[in-house]
Amino acid sequence: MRKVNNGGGWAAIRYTFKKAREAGGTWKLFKALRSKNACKTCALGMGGQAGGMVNERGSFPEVCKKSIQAMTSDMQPAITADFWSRHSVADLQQWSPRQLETSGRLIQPVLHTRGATHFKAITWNEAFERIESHLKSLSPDETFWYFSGRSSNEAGFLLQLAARLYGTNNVNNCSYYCHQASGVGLNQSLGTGTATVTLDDLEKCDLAMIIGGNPASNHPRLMTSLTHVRRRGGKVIVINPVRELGMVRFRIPSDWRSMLFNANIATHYYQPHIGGDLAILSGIAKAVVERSAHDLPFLQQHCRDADSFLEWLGQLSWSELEAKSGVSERDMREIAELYANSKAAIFGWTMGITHHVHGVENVNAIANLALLRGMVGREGAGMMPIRGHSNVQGIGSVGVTPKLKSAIFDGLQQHFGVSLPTTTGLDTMACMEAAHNGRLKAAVCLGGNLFGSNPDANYAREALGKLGTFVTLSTTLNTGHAHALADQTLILPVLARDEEPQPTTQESMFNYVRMSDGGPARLPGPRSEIQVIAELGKRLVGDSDAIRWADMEQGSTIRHWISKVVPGYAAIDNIDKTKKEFLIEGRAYHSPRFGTPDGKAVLFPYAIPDLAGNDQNQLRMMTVRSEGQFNTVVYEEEDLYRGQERRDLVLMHPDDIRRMGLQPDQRVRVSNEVGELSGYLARAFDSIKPGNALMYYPEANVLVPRTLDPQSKTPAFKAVVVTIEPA
Ligand SMILES: Nc1nc2c(c(=O)[nH]1)N[C@H]1C(S)=C(S)[C@@H](COP(=O)(O)OP(=O)(O)OC[C@H]3O[C@@H](n4cnc5c(=O)[nH]c(N)nc54)[C@H](O)[C@@H]3O)O[C@H]1N2
Ligand SMILES: Nc1nc2c(c(=O)[nH]1)N[C@H]1C(S)=C(S)[C@@H](COP(=O)(O)OP(=O)(O)OC[C@H]3O[C@@H](n4cnc5c(=O)[nH]c(N)nc54)[C@H](O)[C@@H]3O)O[C@H]1N2
Ligand SMILES: [Mo]
Repeated sequence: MRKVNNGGGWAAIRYTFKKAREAGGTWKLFKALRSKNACKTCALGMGGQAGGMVNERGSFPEVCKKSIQAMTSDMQPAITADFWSRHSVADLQQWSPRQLETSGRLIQPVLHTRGATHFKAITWNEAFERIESHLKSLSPDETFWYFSGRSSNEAGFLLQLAARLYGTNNVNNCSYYCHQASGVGLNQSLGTGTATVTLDDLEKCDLAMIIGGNPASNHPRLMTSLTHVRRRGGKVIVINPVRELGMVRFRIPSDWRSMLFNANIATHYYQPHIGGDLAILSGIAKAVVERSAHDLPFLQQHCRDADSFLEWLGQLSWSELEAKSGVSERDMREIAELYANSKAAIFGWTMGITHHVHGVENVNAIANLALLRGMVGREGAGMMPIRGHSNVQGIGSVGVTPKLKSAIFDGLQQHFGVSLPTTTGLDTMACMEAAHNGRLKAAVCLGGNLFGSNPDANYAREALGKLGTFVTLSTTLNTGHAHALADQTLILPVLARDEEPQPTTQESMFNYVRMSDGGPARLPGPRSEIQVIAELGKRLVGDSDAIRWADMEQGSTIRHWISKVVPGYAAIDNIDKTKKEFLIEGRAYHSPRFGTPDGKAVLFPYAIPDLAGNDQNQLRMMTVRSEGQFNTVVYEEEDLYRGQERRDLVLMHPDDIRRMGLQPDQRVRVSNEVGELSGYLARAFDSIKPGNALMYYPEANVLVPRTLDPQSKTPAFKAVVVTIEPA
């Protein structure tokens, strides 16, 4: 096992050259990465018209391992025709995510029918006929449509439109398993669903608080901005139950100073218990008020309910806050002091905040803290949900949600004369449950791995397995294709973003719309996503005065529709000619007027939950990603930054290993009411707060209950109580 003592750095650069050889040479990979396409991995918004490896502020070269993994995956040779007869479904079910991913690019539509031993290649026509004949025999509300966040705005918009014209609002995206709590929470607190800051603001702040995230591994380009905060003399506070190496030290390949000397990232690191965020955030807020560092005029002028909120903070007890967060009053007061001294603070967060039953309240609590000192609605300060998939935000903006924004709904009906269903659409987990109880009979997925991303993996397999038709538009094979087998399972091969014949657009987490030029197809076979969707639309809905599906194969026609109906998106019309990428109007808040009806922000009190999992053999367990995987696709067994060489591990504090009478690396059975994993190693990991454990997603999904945040419908992927016993 290689050991590293910083994130990024030479290990990342060595990796680049290794992957370049796999992709057919450094030059070939470099050219692919430099093409004018938005980066395929996280939502920081690299690339686009500035060319790959350039961020929204023009900084170059911004490389990260993930984008290289994604690119080399798309540059693989094709899965050959004999693959499907050589490998049975039973074989494929034994394969690891990595084996499936690296078996090549999908180039032919394939079909599996119930009971068959193998998938077989079929023609596009047969695939469409099968989908058409089954879906036309159903009532539209017996189907659901799930979208990952990799596809373009154009594909997302068109498919949600097709699903609605066909007759259902059962349209949702991976956000329900990701940042939904951020959207819901921000809307309640501030009347917006997205970041209130731009990348430029990040270059102006003097304090960045990163809560419940590991951007060193998952959003490496954000580290550039964080080192700048430090170099300006600012503070970087990390709140995370795990001391993540990359958040402590990082070397940024584009920055010679950090490569030579190691950039220190966090100036301050605090480790609450898993699920302790409401307590620690309230404690910081309480201490801010106790030292009179809050901005009373701002609260009274620009927020609702300031007095009752301050009263609520006042009556919280320090001992309760300490017990429920696992952080001392002294530390909470220390953070409050740092915050009190800041002139411009930005609050960033990811899944450690959203993957809880109180995910929305976690986001409200961050907004409360920001509002307390007037840190939203001014330059260099505000809220920064750090998004996952490269276009997950855009997919949501253009209408891939069960309920359309009224502007989009009305706009579509008025401008384009289409008529849309008004039934209530289901969220992702509701769709899984309806599939399990037989109410839903067919599903169409635009990318993603709905099986692999679900809690309670056994339940997910059963639910999808009960469907009559399960269709995915995919670039490569994943575990869902092998395990979620309906009466008929169809995989339709599609082009990646940088192979599209026409330009497409994507939206970054900073509300910046990028244009991707597309490029030549690497392999014969896969079709453009919008071409496949238009064909589905034509078959399921048919042409009418309102919509001609052949026109909808033109990205420019789709963008015209988007420009007319999606709020803030007017500038997208003609972007293929103007090439002008743009910031969506009305999203960045640089003055304290909020998107709520009365323009005021809302301060929220909430109940502070007890910590679960306190029995002798229990731990609170988080399921997380390593830097060697992208969601359900595991590229490497090792987790370089956490120093682990394998994934069948429960990472736990040495004190807990001792307390439970175990030996380090002893084989254990990890179980709860949902499932069990036996033979895992109890690995000593002193970077985690005692009482808590870490396991890798997606393998650990057999242990994750289907418990949702009632407000956002997001599963509590980070708060799983498990019992640990010798195997
Ligand atoms: N390399 C890589 N990059 C990715 C992805 C990937 O799979 N691989 N996925 C992309 C996607 S879709 C997303 S959503 C993002 C995810 O990015 P992250 O949210 O950073 O990823 P996770 O691995 O889910 O880790 C969450 C972090 O939250 C911490 N945490 C867990 N529970 C708690 C808690 O209760 N409180 C607090 N304060 N912290 C907690 C964990 O210790 C961990 O450091 O990354 C994106 N980028
Ligand atoms: N236990 C646990 N579960 C989790 C999480 C966790 O932290 N813990 N995280 C959750 C989160 S944050 C998320 S976002 C979800 C992820 O959920 P998903 O987005 O559903 O899953 P991915 O693994 O990102 O999907 C990968 C697949 O997308 C396809 N693909 C890649 N590029 C393209 C493209 O350009 N077009 C098309 N059509 N397909 C493409 C490939 O076939 C690839 O196999 O998982 C969630 N599940
Ligand atoms: Mo995500």
